[in-house]
Amino acid sequence: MSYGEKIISYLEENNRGQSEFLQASRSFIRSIEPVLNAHPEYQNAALLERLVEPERLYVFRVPWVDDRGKVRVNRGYRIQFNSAIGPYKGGLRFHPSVNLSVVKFLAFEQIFKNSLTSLPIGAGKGGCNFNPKGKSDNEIMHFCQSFMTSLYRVIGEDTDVPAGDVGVGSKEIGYLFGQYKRITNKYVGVLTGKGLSYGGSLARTEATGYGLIYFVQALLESMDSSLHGKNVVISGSGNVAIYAVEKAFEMGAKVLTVSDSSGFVYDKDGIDIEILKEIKEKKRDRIYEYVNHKKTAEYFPGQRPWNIPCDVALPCATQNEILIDDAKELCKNGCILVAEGANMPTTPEAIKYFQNNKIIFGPAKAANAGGVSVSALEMSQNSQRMSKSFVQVDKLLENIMENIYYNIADAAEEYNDKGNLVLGANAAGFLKVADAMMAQGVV
Ligand code: NDP
Ligand code: 2IT
Repeated sequence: MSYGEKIISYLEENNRGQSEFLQASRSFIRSIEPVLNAHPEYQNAALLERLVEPERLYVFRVPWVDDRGKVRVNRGYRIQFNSAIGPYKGGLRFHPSVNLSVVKFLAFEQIFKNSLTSLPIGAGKGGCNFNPKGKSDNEIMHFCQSFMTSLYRVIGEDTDVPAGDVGVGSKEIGYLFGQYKRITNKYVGVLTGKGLSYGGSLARTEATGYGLIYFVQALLESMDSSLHGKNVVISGSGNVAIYAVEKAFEMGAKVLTVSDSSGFVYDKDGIDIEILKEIKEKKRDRIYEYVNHKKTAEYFPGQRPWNIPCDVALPCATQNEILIDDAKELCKNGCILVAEGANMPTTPEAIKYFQNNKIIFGPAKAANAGGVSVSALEMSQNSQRMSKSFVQVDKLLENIMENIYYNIADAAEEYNDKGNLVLGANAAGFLKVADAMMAQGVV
């Protein structure tokens, strides 16, 4: 049995029922087999055994009182997975589906994503099974204050710096920051994604969606092509999806769809970004409202958008949203490129299908690294107590995404598997972390 397969057996034995974490760690380990073969010293140092075990894991009670005076209790998490190359860094997710397996898979993926950014950030992730839908502003604030009242003990600007993710946007970050400051009496960059008036970075809101499009553009340019004139299908209508729509349009593409967990909207004339922002950012409404504003649009309840013919597909909603049948449908309809805006949106079977059918596949840890990259730039602006302009940050983001693409493409070639960007991203992300762990001894 190979070293990698031994570790997979260990993981399966010791993380029963954690299906998302097992999916992410198994896929990662299998893909870096050639890297492990080239580095026998890792096995002697039990490097993988250490890598798959979070450095620290916090689970805590989050009690709060709703508007009717009823006491509610949720379960909070923070996983400090790996600090080899910098302080733990990664978002917080508030969604009813959050459990230990989900936060562990997200934190594990974050290790390699953060490494690929080339910035000095380790990896963490956290969240809560709290459902922000239908909650009043007052309830969200009280929930965030209770969450931070436990979390503040384990985070810090040089220790662990959380940010947003699903269900956590600038409003929640504001409440979390306010409570951290109140408890600790410290005004520091302990969270990223902050509002501009209290230490946030310009272009952080746009960063993940824009970064995804910069990544896709770099990839297409390397093939003497571009996004101009391409039909793009996008899922989700949250932070990542909105700014992917905006930048894809700016690059001359036509975005045909957006979605939420209730269904998708297809606009044959291209999604109108102003209407989208009005519905999702201002009114926080459901996506079906879009068809009330635009006559060319249709709404498909209970469906995902992968049966709409396109050149490029960008899943930007959630994990495991492209299944094998969706992959077959995309392929049949002429899709040439899939890049992941969400974390782990494509199942392993669907990824294999894309690779076997010569569809270019850009994995999340590379394609959606723009958000955490600008978070790292926000940390450096905070510690210098200065701020950069939108244009400066946006230009840095574009360079980072281009570099990520070229680095992972080179890494794939180095392991004799040109075009396998899954191998490229995992290998390049892993090698930097592995090198730092080897240098720091058995810790
Ligand atoms: P938001 O909360 O802003 O939006 C999430 C979107 O995805 C909504 O449209 C939501 O629909 C949909 N969605 C969420 N859960 C599900 C589900 N279980 N099934 C179907 N649709 C779902 O989150 P973000 O846009 O920030 O995040 C989207 C993805 O991108 C996530 O995978 C996240 O981890 C990843 N990501 C985010 C980054 C960031 O900077 N924000 C950075 C890198 C990755 P509904 O309203 O119906 O729930
Ligand atoms: O998945 C991700 O990379 C994020 N949610 C962003 C993390 C961050 O620290 O900005």
